[in-house]
Amino acid sequence: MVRGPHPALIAGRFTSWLHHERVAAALGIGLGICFGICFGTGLISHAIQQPPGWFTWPSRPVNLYRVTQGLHVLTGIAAIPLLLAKLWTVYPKLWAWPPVRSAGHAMERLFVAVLVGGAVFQLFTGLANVAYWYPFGFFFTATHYWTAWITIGALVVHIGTKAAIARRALAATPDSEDTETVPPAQPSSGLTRRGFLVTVGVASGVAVVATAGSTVPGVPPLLGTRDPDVGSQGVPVNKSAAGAGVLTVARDPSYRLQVRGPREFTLSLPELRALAQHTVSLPISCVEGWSASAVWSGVRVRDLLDRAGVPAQARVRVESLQVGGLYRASVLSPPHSRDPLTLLALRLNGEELNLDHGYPCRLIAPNRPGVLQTKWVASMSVLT
Ligand SMILES: Nc1nc2c(c(=O)[nH]1)N[C@H]1C(S)=C(S)[C@@H](COP(=O)(O)O)O[C@H]1N2
Ligand SMILES: [Mo]
Repeated sequence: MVRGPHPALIAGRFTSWLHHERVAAALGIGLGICFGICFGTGLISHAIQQPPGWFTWPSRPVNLYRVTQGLHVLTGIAAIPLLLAKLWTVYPKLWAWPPVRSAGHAMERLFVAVLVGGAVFQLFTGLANVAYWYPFGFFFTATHYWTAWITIGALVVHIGTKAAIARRALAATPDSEDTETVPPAQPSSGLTRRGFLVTVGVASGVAVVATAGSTVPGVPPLLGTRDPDVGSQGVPVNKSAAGAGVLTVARDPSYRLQVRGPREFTLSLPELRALAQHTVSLPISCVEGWSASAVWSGVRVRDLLDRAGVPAQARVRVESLQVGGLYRASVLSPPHSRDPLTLLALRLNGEELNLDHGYPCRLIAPNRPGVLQTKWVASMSVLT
């Protein structure tokens, strides 16, 4: 392996000083950290939404999902400038000659192609998702999940093949190495390698801070597509009552909540209001990267389930008045169904819940993705 600038640089074709293994290695470490955190937190989010049999997600700490999903989105955002810089740094290798030196080299290039394609795809679709922009015809969640596995697999292979080179490139003192291999010609770009890395790091940091306002309390949302403080009743709306097609059913005075179990019963809205009310402070933490804390009041889900004779270890399906839609129902597992903070909320931030937030009542539970906080609840029933 040639140390220092790529052979193409020495040949005078790619004259920037920055197409260099040290730069590529430093960016690679940053990307590896971001991708590792992004992948791990993505797996958590996926497991909560489609839990395998062995998986249980606790209901405490109440903000844990908010933190893991915030990290997921922010490490993805941070990776965008790093990936662009890395691709630019190494692109002369596309023109390496001969393009394939051996079977091993061919495999290595194939994995790099998968890695680059997967990484670009993940960051683009993730960003589009955060921006509520779905230009693609496929189902985002499943595609983003499976592409993550492919991308991480290619990344592990890539790290395996490059670790020794990267370690050597980073260990060499810039001076000793430069005199050995760098052509005497002045670098065409005025930027030093350190300056380039600092610039990329700052770009990445700015992107993170600008996006963080959508989820980190106290940071003003600059780029965020959702300001958590702007929305009806101080909380953003994801899926309005009109969008869900529930404007009529949700306002129907004959509304009855159905609680199905060994002793099933129904409750009208006045009857729900007459039950013991509890007040909790819990966030909505959307998978799409925003979160907002709010004060909710309503009836404890645990009290309703006990009254219906639902066993403590049962899983409970919560269904919406909404007829269609992917997110019209969710499942409560015991950590959440038994938690005293889990409510069927009737009020939000001191007011009656408005239609867009789930009137007449909506689920709010601690440490749970927003997508599982079912609005316009029609029924709760034991899952068999
Ligand atoms: N019935 C129903 N409930 C739903 C949804 C939905 O589409 N249908 N969207 C969920 C999503 S993705 C989020 S983030 C939260 C948002 O709640 P909010 O609009 O009150 O902030 O509601 C959840 N509850
Ligand atoms: Mo969401």
